Amino acid sequence: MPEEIIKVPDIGGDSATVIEVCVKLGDSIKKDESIIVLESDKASMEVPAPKDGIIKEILVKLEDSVSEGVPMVKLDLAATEGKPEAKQAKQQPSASTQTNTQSIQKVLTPDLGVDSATIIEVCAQVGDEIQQDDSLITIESDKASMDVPSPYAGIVKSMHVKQGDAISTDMLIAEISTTASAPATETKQNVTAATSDTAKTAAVSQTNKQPTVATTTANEGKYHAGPAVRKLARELDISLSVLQGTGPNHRIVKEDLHGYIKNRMNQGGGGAGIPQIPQVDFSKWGEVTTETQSRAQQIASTNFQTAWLNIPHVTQFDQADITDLENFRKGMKKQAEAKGVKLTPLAFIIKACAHAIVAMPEFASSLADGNKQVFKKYINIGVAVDTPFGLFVPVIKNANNLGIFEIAKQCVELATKAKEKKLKPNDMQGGCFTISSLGAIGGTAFTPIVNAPEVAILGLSKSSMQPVWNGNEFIPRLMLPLSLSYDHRVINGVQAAKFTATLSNYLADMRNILL
Ligand code: CAO
Repeated sequence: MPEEIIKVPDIGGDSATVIEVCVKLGDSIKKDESIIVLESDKASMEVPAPKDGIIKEILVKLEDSVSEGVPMVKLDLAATEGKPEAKQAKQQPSASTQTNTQSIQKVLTPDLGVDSATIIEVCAQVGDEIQQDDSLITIESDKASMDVPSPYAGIVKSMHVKQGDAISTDMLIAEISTTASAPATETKQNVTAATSDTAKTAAVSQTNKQPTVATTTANEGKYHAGPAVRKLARELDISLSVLQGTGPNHRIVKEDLHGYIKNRMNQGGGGAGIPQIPQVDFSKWGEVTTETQSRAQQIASTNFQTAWLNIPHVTQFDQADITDLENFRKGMKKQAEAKGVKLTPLAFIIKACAHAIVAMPEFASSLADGNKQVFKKYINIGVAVDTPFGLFVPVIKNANNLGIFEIAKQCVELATKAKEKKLKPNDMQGGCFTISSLGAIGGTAFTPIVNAPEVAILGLSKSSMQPVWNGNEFIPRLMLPLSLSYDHRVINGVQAAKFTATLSNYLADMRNILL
């Protein structure tokens, strides 16, 4: 059987590190497709296949240090038929085990919690051998993205979706051929509507897990991207080092490149030339450890940077006298507890913000097409919730129509869901205005970043007793610091000052809302 051993080429130095293995055993590849990516201290280099063939053996692994002439991959040149067949031949351990236990399992979309999301990456191809929990597709709604993992191990027989497709709950994603050696077949899942729930449960729970592969294979400080993305990056002259991978296992996907370009174009001439922060080898000065940011942190960090670079931010500071409100709240705490509700100042502040927005609807607007302002007729308030996995902003819908107890109840429910990674995309969508409360922790003021495409965010710091002059004397009043950051393209300083004044008025005496 004709074979070819692909060896490390001249790498212009003593050694290089294997930073990506782009192929798997049984893959059918074409001449010039990348099979291994090497990186030396000078450059990274993709090693292409010299001929068409099937990957027979992979002789190196991630992080291996290799030098010129070291064998990396054995290519079978004879078996160059279609990819799926070639792979299946590879998977069949023996005719008897294969015929006895092989079955086809359907994978359906889990409960997305939204009408529709978009497929941003298809992570598996027909013929791929996959393990249980390997990602099949990555989907994204306007607030979150998630991997849909396979509940089965086996061979991908068919993929029924493609990148860019709109997808909704219970749609057929793929069919997996499972074999005796595939662990998931032992759970005897049948392809029926009833068992699709099992598949969904597996998928949903996986979306709430950290991508385990990421922590084991993510090559810290290196950039994971497939050959097509690397090729596109080269064509567009974009260094992968400036991109944040939002794909599975933090891989850089095409959308990251497109988003980067879009961002730079939106920034216009001035923004496009932003110098990069240099990469520093901190280990030169002492021991360091490096951890890959969680997916949620990566999404939040991209959103913060996008908002910070696109929005001219101004922050208005003010203080609200909440002395009477706090007395009232403390008096209501027992009643709230009887209803199973934890009553904090936040519920009142959400309610007061919602009514300030009724009075000043521009605070629930968004810019569209550069010169249009969309006014939303609903008032949904997002609340930033800090979790060990990153920052989430669940949304309290129609807050102006809710009672204080109901708002407090929803706050606790949504914050709990966030902390347990159980928020659904719908829980985080449709926000008009955001509140970020650091009041339980401390501080006197801060400058929150607007949660684009919203136009304003209210930061809350810790309330404290202050001497306030009433015309005759200083009296002790409980003052709550407010920090309102806004998009100066939409809101001007006078509107911002009026908004915090209105809010302070409502918080000083909630009856003012009724006037
Ligand atoms: N001043 C003084 N005390 C305050 C306060 C304020 N502004 N806000 C809340 N408190 C008090 C509460 O009354 C409560 O005390 P009691 O139990 O005695 O009543 C205590 O602080 C703890 O409140 P809490 O944190 O449990 O509840 P909350 O409703 O204030 O906040 C939530 C809920 C979800 C916003 C919060 O848990 C959280 O995640 N905060 C982090 C916010 C964050 O990360 N912001 C992002 C910043 S931008 O990077």
